[in-house]
Amino acid sequence: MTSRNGTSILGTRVVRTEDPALLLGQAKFMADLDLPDKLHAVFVRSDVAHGTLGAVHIEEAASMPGVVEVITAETLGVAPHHGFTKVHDDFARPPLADGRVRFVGEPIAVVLAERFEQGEDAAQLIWAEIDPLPVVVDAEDALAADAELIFPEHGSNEAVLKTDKPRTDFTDTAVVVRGRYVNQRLAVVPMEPDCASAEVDSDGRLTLWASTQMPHVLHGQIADALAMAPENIRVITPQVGGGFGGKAGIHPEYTVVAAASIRTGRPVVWIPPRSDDMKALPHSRGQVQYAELGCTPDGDFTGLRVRLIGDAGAYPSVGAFLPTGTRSMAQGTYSFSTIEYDVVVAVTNTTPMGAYRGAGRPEATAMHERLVDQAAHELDIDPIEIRRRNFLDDSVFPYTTFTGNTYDSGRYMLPLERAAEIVDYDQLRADQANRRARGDRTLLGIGVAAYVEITAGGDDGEFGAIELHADGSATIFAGTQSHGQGHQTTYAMLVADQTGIPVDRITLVDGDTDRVRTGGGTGGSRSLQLGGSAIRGATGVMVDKAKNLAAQILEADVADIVVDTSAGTVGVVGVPAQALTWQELAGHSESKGDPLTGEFDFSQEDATYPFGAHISVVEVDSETGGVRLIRHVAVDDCGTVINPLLVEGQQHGGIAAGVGQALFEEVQFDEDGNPVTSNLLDYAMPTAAELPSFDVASTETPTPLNPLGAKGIGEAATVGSTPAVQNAVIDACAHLGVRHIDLPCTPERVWRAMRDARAGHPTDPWRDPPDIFERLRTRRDLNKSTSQIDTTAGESAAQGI
Ligand code: MCN
Repeated sequence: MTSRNGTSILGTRVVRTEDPALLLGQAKFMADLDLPDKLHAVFVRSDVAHGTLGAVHIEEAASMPGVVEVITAETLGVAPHHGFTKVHDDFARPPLADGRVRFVGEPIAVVLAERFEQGEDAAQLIWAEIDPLPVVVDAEDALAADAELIFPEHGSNEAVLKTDKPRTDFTDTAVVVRGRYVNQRLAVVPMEPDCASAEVDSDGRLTLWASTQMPHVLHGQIADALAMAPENIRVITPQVGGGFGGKAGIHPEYTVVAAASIRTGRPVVWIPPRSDDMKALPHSRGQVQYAELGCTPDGDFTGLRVRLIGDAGAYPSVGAFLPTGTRSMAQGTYSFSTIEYDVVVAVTNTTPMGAYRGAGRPEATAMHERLVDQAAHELDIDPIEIRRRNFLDDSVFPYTTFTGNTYDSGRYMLPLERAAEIVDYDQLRADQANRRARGDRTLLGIGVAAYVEITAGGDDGEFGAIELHADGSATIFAGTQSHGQGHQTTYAMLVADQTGIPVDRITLVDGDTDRVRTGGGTGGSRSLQLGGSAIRGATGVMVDKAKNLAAQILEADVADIVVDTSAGTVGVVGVPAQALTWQELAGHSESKGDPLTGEFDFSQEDATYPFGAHISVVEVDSETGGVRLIRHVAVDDCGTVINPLLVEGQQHGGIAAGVGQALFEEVQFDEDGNPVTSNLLDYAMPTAAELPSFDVASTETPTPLNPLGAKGIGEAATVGSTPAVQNAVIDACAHLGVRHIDLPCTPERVWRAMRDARAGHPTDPWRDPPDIFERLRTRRDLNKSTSQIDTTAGESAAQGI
């Protein structure tokens, strides 16, 4: 990867070239689109969580000033379809509710008005006849034998099942630790809400602008939903103000906006308020994990048994497969002799579930790291030491796990040792002991977590292209979709490394299905390893063409032509005078009518598995339960680091998200299914005021699976940080007898746990799993099937998010 003179731009801290436009307000987001003669779409949403939908009264609203039309399921004319992933035919969703409403926030009608305020006023006048049905909010309740059915035609509230043969018997196991852990439901909360606009040209061709992470994926999905030929649709993604997994693929509002534009012949714009976004944009996580770990008295792990309940929300789609993604990471960083892992995912009357940063892997790690800490405590072994004893050894890679994942490369002790060194672990333990001995009110907690996660999962490939311009600048085209990650900068570094064209003379085009041939978009931290490798390949193609051209012009043998990246020229080896600049080459190639371009479709044979270790330090007020995060050290290993500045940015953002889950955030519904956290006063997003500056570092263990040696970093720090913080809070009060505190570790929960422990009855983290697992076993024995539906395609899609 080094250039001819031995230096490379790769691995250096190149400042983001996309920032000037963002900082100067020149970048265009959805709300900046200027579509003349546009109509504003305002959705009327169900305020009943479950009910039979009768007549929708729109007459009064339709006659309000500025209202052009009110559309309901009856007039929309779009058949029910599946979201990002089909789970089962029974769960197809009408884009506007039809016959039944299944969650608060489900769109029932849309008002199209000249002005947004007129649409809002008219929407207030629409009312729907809804006969309430019993509401099922909780996934465990939804799986009870007598639960109200949300899709009666399906015959149960089970969306996805994956069960194992019983094989873990703890009867001869010396020590078994057990916990029922709740990985709470989170909202994604991107700074820019989910939004879309549509326009139809005089030939009937539809342009859909959407704040999406995956323009080409959306392109195919919207064509299917509207039963249109894909070539009659263009999807454009302007700047995206954060996606974090939530903006993956088609959402019902996109379909409605597109259909409304086709119907009215006018552009239609949808930009929802935050409270709508909090109810409608898919939520994520939402698992209950019944986990048991067997150990020898020396702390060596034996069996792992997990019975996991997931929540799909009201319309199962990709979120229904994330719990099986959690199962696929059953082994984590550890060696076990057996694993038994059952997953059931339920339909509930709540916002549908989708992906959020980490998408299934944070849940897997949170569970392992709680079990491991519980075992360490039980056996009186230091948390770092018990991990060291049980990590997969450096020599085993590539390593195929119980669930069939092949870990590409790993050195699990390396980042943990580094993190311990940075945080000065031994000193912290001494401080903790001193505080305890003195009986200080402020308790010190030290939390350790190690993780391995999966990036570029699924069947994965990506497209990249490059075009050289007459002035020597270049444009790159990528099938990925940058929305904050800094792709223009890193991709430009890859081009600069091969050509010497300066990074600030290279621009990126993404997010336009007419200008970029194909693409998988951005999710599952896939972009650099796949998109970057494709850009590298495309640049290689262009460089080869340039060498041939230079050989002709300089009348030299092509074998003697080299690129001098420090001079930015292509010429005869050892003869600097005999060289052409990129500008000169572009001029020659254009005069021949054969511009210098390159295209490349890169495919990676398997996913990559980044890993790392986080250590968190908290102070807990022993009287109030208040928690203050005072330090967080992250050492993440995403293979070869291309731009340390961008990687550190991702670590910082990822940690903030993970701390949010550990301490603050939780989506809640009341027993009638009303969301009680759908604004940013009630849903506690962390702000800078709650967070210290983080210490981040990287170790680099390259993957052999792509030419960059790179794995993903976009989600890794979220995976590692939540359990480190949670473990730190529990560690702070462990000496009082506290064994476990569920996420998020709010002051009330911490205070209650300490109160109960002090009163001599610490909360037992275990509770017997619900009988659904026994019932499934009987059923499985009867029909010899381990899974009710084929989960392969859905799981693969979920792994790519
Ligand atoms: N990078 C690098 N060296 C590596 C790995 C990555 O220099 N070995 C750089 C990349 O060039 C890129 C950045 O780090 O600029 C992240 O790359 P990568 O890990 O490939 O992740 P993606 O670009 O595919 O981003 C997706 C990931 C996901 S899945 C979520 S969710 C998430 C995240 O990125 N959402 C984000 N980070 C986000 N950051 C912002 N600002 N906004 C979001 O919505």
